[in-house]
Amino acid sequence: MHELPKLDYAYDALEPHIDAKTMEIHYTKHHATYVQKLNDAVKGTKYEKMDVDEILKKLSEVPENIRTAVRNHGGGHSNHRMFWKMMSPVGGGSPTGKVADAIAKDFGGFDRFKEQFTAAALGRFGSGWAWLVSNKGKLEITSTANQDSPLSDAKTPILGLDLWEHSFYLKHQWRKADYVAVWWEVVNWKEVEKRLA
Ligand code: MN3
Repeated sequence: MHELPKLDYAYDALEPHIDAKTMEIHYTKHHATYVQKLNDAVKGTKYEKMDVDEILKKLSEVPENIRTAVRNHGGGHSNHRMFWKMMSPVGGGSPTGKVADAIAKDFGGFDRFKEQFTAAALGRFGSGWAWLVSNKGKLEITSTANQDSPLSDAKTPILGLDLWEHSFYLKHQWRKADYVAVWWEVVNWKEVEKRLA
């Protein structure tokens, strides 16, 4: 069975950037529902025991009758599991070391990277995610619709931002750009470094 992982911090730990109520509902309702619906879909199949990321890497092999459910709810589980770790109460600032070097090499510096990532985030119409991914060792910025995972396109997610309204609406309402702007204050660059390695 797939399980909702424990959060590494309290619901209010990312205040004022991400408010406690949003964190609580996002984790206990949205993420928990993806896990539950993934389990419902894969019940009695080998996918019950596989890690969700491994399933998403081979999504085309998943039987057609459950493939859409696995794509949506498995994607939702994988994306959120990553997302919680990509934020930290002691996050923010600029990346250093290997992350800074990689970003400088592929984007020409952190400010240009931030600009391009923000443009990808605000350019995603409707629900989806903005991503920094590794594509065979090269860093790229991309976005996906719904809960689609870069893993299904053979790309490794390094940093992701949830753009569904449920992730910001209580605090920022229609002002998605404000949410994207303050989110940088909680980015966990240590986790980004781990994923890059
Ligand atoms: Mn979400």
